[in-house]
Amino acid sequence: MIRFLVYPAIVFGLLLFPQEALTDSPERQPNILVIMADDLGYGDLSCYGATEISTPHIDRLASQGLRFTSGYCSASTCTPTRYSFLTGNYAFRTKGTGIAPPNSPALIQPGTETVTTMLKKAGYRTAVIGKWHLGLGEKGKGPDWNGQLKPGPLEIGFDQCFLLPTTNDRVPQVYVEDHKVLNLDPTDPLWVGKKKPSDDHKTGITHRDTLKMDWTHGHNATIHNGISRIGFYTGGMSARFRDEDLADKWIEKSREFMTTNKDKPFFLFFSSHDCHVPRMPHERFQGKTKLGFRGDSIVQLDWCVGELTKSLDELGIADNTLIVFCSDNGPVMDDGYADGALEKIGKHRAGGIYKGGKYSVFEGGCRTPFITCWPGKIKPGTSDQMVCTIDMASSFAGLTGQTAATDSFTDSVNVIDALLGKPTAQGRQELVLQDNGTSGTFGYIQRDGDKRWKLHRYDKGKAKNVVVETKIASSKRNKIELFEIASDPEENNPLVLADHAERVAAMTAELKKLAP
Ligand code: NG6
Ligand code: CA
Repeated sequence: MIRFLVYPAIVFGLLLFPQEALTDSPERQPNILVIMADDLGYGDLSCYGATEISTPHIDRLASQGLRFTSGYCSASTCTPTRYSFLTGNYAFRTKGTGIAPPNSPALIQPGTETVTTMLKKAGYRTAVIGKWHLGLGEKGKGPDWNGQLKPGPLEIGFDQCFLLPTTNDRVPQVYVEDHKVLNLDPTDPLWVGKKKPSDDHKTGITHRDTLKMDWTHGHNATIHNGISRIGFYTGGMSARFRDEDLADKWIEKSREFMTTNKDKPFFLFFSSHDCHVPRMPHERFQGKTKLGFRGDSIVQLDWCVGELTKSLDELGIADNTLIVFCSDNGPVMDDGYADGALEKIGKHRAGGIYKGGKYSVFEGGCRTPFITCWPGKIKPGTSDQMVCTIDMASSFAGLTGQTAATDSFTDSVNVIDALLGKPTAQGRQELVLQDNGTSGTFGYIQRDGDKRWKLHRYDKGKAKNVVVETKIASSKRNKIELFEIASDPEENNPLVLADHAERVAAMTAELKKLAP
């Protein structure tokens, strides 16, 4: 009798929980760990040629894996790159996807197919730990800081999240765990707003002499931890963190997540805040480089990578984990705080040989470190194939045998073979880069044999942060410019448009179709 019941129960169990069956099979899906740095430039790591800074842990990833020399993020600011990474769609196609303000509602609507909803169908446990900057709460309402913070990551496929809700130069400085502000005392509610709440509210303007790090532009509203920020907030005192502790906390949380899920396939999006402003690394990293807190934050990021890989080793799952290391946009020196990044830059070239940084579509704004590592599966080396953060959606679908929902991952190319370094694999053949929102600044790259044509389009006739080694400035540009970046990687020699009339017309039209 018992035998009769047990057998159908097993069959029924398998039907109910097909993913469990999948995870028990010998060909288990690999874990996927995406480590996204913030504002990290092509030349910021020793494995990408930096001599003034040493990043041994990231270098180890590069020497054991594949170091891309044409790895890109899709935008030169944070929110659009992150939006595109998760949705596989160019952010400029959707209004309101520029740099998100403190009270931004969720920018990715529930029901949207994302990397995460897709991986969940393949049986993955999923988490995002670190900087979010994609808004929380309902459209038209924004975040309910003292209540349920949704929709957010959990409504687009993440099983759990532990977030810095915006970006740390914007208020508030609290952690969000799943749907709630962590450690919030209901008798001391958190208020976040655009306007000063009272005349005696201390700001970076009224109490500038008390700051532990001065501001240079913007960033002069509410003071927390001796640093003034963009936006105002009050309350939530028991929930507030110290900037210096972010990296440690996120490593602790990541370790917990990986340990709990070591026997299942997992997807962890580790979203670092290094080396975004305000750069305030833990005291043990302060002064570790000659480059000031910007360099020290990169050392902290390197430490994080070391801790994550150590955890994978200790858990015995390193051989079954694909790591992708990337950045959300290129480098910037003075992004609003007097932390000495510019003054102490010395010989360091944060964008490597490339021109432009954060906010620009020159190569320095979007060509960044990009490393894949999977011991035993990826042969160590370098690759010049063109790959982009936006491609992870389709590539991970390819890796896990999933088909994304119709009309989703529109701009994401399955380059998994290139990411895994398969000998004849090709990366992307074309790519659109943007600066922010729908602001009308684009870079459009097309590969053609050995040539790489790049069209710049400046609807407003100007570009920002073209020279990273000075204060951020806007420079006048022609509305359309053309470069051939295989022979002119520094984008120093705009070609005479009339000499390339056909190509310019074709590329302009293609780009116009995508970004009217
Ligand atoms: C800009 C901020 C900059 C930074 C950026 C977002 C000013 C003057 N500048 O508006 O400091 O916060 O937005 O950076 O306020 S990102 O990497 O998150 O996109
Ligand atoms: Ca960024």
